[in-house]
Amino acid sequence: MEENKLFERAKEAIQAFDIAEEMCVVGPYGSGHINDTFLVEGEKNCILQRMNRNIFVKPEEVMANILGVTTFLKEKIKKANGDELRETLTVIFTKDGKPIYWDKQGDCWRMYYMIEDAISYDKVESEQDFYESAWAFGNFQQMLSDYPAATLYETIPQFHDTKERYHAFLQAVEADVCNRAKDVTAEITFFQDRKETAYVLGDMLAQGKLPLRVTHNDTKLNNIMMDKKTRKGICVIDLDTVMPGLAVHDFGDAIRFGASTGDEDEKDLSKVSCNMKLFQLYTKGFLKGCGGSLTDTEIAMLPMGAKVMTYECGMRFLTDYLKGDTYFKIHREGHNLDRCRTQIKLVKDMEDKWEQMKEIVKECSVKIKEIEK
Ligand code: ADP
Ligand code: GN1
Ligand code: MG
Repeated sequence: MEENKLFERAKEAIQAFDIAEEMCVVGPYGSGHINDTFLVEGEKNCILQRMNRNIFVKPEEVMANILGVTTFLKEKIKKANGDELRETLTVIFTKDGKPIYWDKQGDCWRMYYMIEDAISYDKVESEQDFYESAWAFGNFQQMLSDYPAATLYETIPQFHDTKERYHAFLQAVEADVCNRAKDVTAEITFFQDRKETAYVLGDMLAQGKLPLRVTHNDTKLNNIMMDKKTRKGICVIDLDTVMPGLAVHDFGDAIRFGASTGDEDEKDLSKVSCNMKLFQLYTKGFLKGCGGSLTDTEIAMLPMGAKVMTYECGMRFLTDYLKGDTYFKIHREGHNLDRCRTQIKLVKDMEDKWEQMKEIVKECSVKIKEIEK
């Protein structure tokens, strides 16, 4: 029922945008956890999204960031003789020239051109694809290395401040508004036992050991469009969280999701582990995409980036479960708890493979430095 209503509202929302008359909303699209995404078909296919107002409290600031970043990227893409309509997002304006349409119920909608002949994967299908996605995310960061970072709004304050996430988690345990804490004591203890993991990267940033860069901050495999023919990572999407951040976070989040042998919400935990071949390929691709811009400390901290982002995401899923599933979209009872458990399994697996992960990063970095000499 709710879904039908939203579909009707999506049909109404497209009327506000400056697109051809005969466009029609086909239905919900993709598998993001945050916004409501619809496919709009017509002369030129588009993507319509109802932005998540619980999460993005200042949608105008989100769109200002996205317009700034995509305009900047389009200039670079044009100079490199690329296709600016495929290699970055294109915002479609409303008939009165705005990047957002506010509907009568106070929701806001935005539209992009669809990246055609491309696909986003929820799971790695071929090792080469994963390598290409790593190159593209590294290159994205490299292309934004001279972006005026001070002009970016912080769309979600302290988004990857793991220490703050840890405190929010403790508060959720304490408040226990759904009376769920008693059933997840093992999971709660897991995160408490690894408290130092919540501090390590933030402390290094504060001590000046890791630089702040313009980063994507949500480098899931399904946030990149892969060209169906060339199988290259053609366009980085989901730009809602492009903000100053740590390079190792972007690397780590991609490993957390893409190098896992199981789905993020897999119930059979025996299927979930961190695949070292995929870890190696992503490391190679990311370092190449970054084009030699990472410092030696950043490179050395890549495995830590993977562990911290997995720890953080698991803790966010558990926090949301304890608070009654108000942040991430869920599609079944206990969905956030299932997601939390896969992240716990991955952190444990990374701890077991820690020396190997460090060795892989060292080897890849030496090889790439030799090639780039
Ligand atoms: P969320 O924040 O909810 O993850 P996304 O912006 O990532 O929302 O969009 C969800 C999914 O919709 C993406 O994973 C992708 O499959 C698809 N998508 C989004 N924008 C486009 C686009 N411009 N072209 C093609 N597919 C898109
Ligand atoms: C969300 O928007 P989406 O589905 O690409 C979330 C990420 C989490 C991810 C977990 C803005 O990503 O931070 O890592 O779910 N995005 C936001 O799957 O919170
Ligand atoms: Mg997404």
